[in-house]
Amino acid sequence: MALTKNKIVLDWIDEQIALTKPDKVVWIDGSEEQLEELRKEGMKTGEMIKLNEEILPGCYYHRSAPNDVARVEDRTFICCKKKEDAGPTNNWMDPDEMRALLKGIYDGCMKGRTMYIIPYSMSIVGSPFAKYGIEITDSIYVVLSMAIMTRVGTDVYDALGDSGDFIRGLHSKAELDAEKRYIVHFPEDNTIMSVNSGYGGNVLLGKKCFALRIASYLGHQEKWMAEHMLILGIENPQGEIRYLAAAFPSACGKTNLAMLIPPAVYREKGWKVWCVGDDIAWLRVGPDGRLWAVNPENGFFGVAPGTSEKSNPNALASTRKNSIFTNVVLTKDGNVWWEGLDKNPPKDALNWKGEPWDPSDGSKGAHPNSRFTAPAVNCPCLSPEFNNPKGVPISALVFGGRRAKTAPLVYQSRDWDHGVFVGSIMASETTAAAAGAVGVVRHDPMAMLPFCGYNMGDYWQHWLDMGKLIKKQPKIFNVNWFRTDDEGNFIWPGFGDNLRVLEWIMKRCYDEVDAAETPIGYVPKPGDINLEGIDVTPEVLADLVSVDKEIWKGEAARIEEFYAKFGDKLPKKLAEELDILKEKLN
Ligand code: OXD
Ligand code: MN
Repeated sequence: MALTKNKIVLDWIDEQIALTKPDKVVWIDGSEEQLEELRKEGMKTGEMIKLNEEILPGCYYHRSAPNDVARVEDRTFICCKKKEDAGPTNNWMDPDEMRALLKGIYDGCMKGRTMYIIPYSMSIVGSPFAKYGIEITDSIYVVLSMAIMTRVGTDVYDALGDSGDFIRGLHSKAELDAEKRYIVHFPEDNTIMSVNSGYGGNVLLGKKCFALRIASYLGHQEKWMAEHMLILGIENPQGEIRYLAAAFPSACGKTNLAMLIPPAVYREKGWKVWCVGDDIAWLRVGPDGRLWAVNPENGFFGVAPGTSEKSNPNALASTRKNSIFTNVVLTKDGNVWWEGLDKNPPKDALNWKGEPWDPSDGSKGAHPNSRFTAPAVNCPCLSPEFNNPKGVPISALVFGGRRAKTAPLVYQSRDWDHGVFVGSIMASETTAAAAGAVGVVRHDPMAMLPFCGYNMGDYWQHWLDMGKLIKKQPKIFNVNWFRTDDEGNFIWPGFGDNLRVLEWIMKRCYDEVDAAETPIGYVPKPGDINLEGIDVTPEVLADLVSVDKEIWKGEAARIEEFYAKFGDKLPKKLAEELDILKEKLN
């Protein structure tokens, strides 16, 4: 029975039923009883495997098809009326043409299947940040994962009333045909259509599709920002908590930074880190003129490989109950394993494809982009502000990438506009989170290259414009944990020790420490980053924050080439910033 009388919702759903022709329609109400029924149903169909209740209570295992294990950027489209509004970094097709093409693919795709209708909210229902969505899907995995990642429930219909202000999402696994896989956004119609995939990043429509691509478009219209950023609070020994939001490309350690455990010398003094979010931040100017952030999600969709008791105990703890694991190793006793969890790969286990796996044959047991979907409430360092509808005030915005040489450990922009420039020139080595080559350096402005729902040039201008609306602007920084020595080893220890860098960042925000000027911005002075208890000498640190003018001249040339793609859409201010950089390098 329909759970709403909203005519706009009902009409839209009727249209999708007529198109996809399911055998049965189930309205999801978000109740535990209904979800439990679906888990049972998923076990019958094989979509879900129950894990060992003693080891991993309430946890399930799911495999996606071997050809369907990552986001597909080449099949992801922004379909707005004018091509130039999608810009040079997005795939575009005329919306009518795309709708016609998709109609053929969706026609009858749910015959013999059940359609699930999921009402969900990004951010807290009724809060000033909240935006609502309805996802239609034929996948139980999607329903169960959306119930972890977002706030699913009938209160969404109450909040909507008879309004049509919701994001329409239609997902079908269809035949999982990679040739007919499309992840399509119609920002001008608040619509997302995803077909022929079952991989989380392509099908949990609240996440990348809504909370970044559609939301970035809405933020541009409505004067707020949707960013690919973690949010964390740093509590100092005086008990004061200062917040930052940080953008890193996919699989570059956002979850690790967001859940950082301070090194022993900091812990002893009373430092703590609180996680507000690990992937997405929605940012608005508050009545006090500061920038306020919420994490619109309700769970973590983290990369499993490399997550361990050592690298990220908080993330691991988050996965110990009521979580879903995808494409990891499944052990005989109903446990999970992945590369980097520990040094004891299990015997007689199944690999991510479901095949018997022999760890000694050199093959990977878990897919490099295998994931966990874990409820945020499980996280031991979850911020007490996580459910605060007002969000948290942001003192610093941090950009970062994976760069072996160019970027120093940390530098601060000279001002907001220069900070926008710093974000716009971000580049990083690619990772397994998206299909395609791994380890290739590509420009990934603000870590939003695959997620910006409109022309990136307009997006940069929006950043510049937002700077004018924020009376008390956060300071903007860039970090790089990944500089390597001549043998390719990381020089900076990373993980918990990154707090040493965050401490300097916060001190800069509150005028508590000086800095040295370089052609690219301000870097720490020797002695201003606390090296107590680590094996990094002041000389090594000096090297880590050094700026090699010759390397940067090459970088400036690459930026110029990248900027050229944007033609008239490149904000003048950013062209000026590039000129300033070039001057300073001479
Ligand atoms: C993610 C991604 O899943 O960025 O967060 O790919
Ligand atoms: Mn991400």
